[in-house]
Amino acid sequence: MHIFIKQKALEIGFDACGIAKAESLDEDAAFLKTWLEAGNQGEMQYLERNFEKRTNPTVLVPGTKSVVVVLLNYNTAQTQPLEAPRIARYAHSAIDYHLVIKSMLAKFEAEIVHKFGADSVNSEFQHSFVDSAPILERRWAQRAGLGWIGKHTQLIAPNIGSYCFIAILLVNKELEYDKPMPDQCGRCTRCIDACPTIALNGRSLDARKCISYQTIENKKSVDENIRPKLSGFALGCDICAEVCPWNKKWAIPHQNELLKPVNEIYNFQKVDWQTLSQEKFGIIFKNSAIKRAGFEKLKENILMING
Ligand code: B12
Ligand code: SF4
Ligand code: SF4
Repeated sequence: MHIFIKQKALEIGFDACGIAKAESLDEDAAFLKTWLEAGNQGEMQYLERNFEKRTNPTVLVPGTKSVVVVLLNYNTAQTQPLEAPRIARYAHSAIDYHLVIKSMLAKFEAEIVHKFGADSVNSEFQHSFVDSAPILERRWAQRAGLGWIGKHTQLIAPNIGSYCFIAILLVNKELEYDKPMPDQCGRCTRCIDACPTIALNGRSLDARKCISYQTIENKKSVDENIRPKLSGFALGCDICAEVCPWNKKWAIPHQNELLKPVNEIYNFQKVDWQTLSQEKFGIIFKNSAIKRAGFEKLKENILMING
């Protein structure tokens, strides 16, 4: 069954697939508790909720035996004009990756259910996820043998690097499991040294200091102390990933038609962003992940990076 699942994942277009035994993540629960108590989550209060579900997939979806994890490369081939406000590459696609991956997950699940029966998944609960559910996706990807969690706190996968989305399908059957991948960061600290806001500490991230949090998730304006350090990023941040030697070695641009970019991201000069109207924003970024930040926030971020 595990061979069928992995083959189907690749056929559907995912770049890697691994499987881990579903169990309570006790060590991670301790880590998460300390992380939350220190306030690292900032205003992302949703991370405080569903603690038991978040740290144990068998509580999240009763009957779960196995965690099937898939990766999708999102690295981009093109780059933005030098002076233009930077948009992190996860958000370059015309169609928001959540939508793309959800449709791929639906196909993936249909194949599994067709082959192994409707009881392969618990359809009374939502059991496939990308990004938004209370489940520790990076940890499950690591446990499923797909990579290790780097000091920048992102999953690094062999032959892909860290520019990859993670998605999960919870399955009710015992399967053959992959071996968790050991850490390969060694003594390197490039990401920690390069982070302009000193948001990284060991393997922990203070989200409040992270440019990604400040430019997308923080519904208020970017914190005053972070504004001078935005380093050209108007939405998200890729600095710690860009300096990582494993990305330099492995990251290749995706060839995925479903993630084809919004051309304006590569054509827009600084002035085009500065003069972008709400109406044009709505048309150009109609289905894009950039809409999550919203027009007002994006425009404000652009003003801030230009001083
Ligand atoms: C909240 C969130 C954010 C927040 C906080 C990030 C963070 N580091 O937690 C903000 C807004 C800052 C953010 C930014 C980004 N994000 Co984000 N984010 C999430 C989200 C929704 C939850 C993450 C979470 O639970 N954080 C809480 C912390 C404590 O958990 P954690 O870092 O995963 O750590 C757990 C384990 O790694 C483990 N662990 C880690 N270290 C240690 C050490 C020990 C000793 C132990 C025992 C355990 C342990 O324990 C922790 C759990 O308690 C996930 C999706 C998901 N459901 O997982 C996406 C996700 C992590 N984000 C993603 C992406 C792409 C990004 C950005 C690259 C986007 C961008 N370019 O701007 C940046 C990267 C910033 C960075 N350096 O991490 C991807 C990561 C893909 C990958 N290859 O790793 C995810 C998985 C979404 C997806 N489905 O693809 N993100
Ligand atoms: S995404 Fe940017 S701000 Fe956040 S930890 Fe990485 S380098 Fe620092
Ligand atoms: S830059 Fe170095 S320390 Fe940071 S994630 Fe990459 S290999 Fe690990």
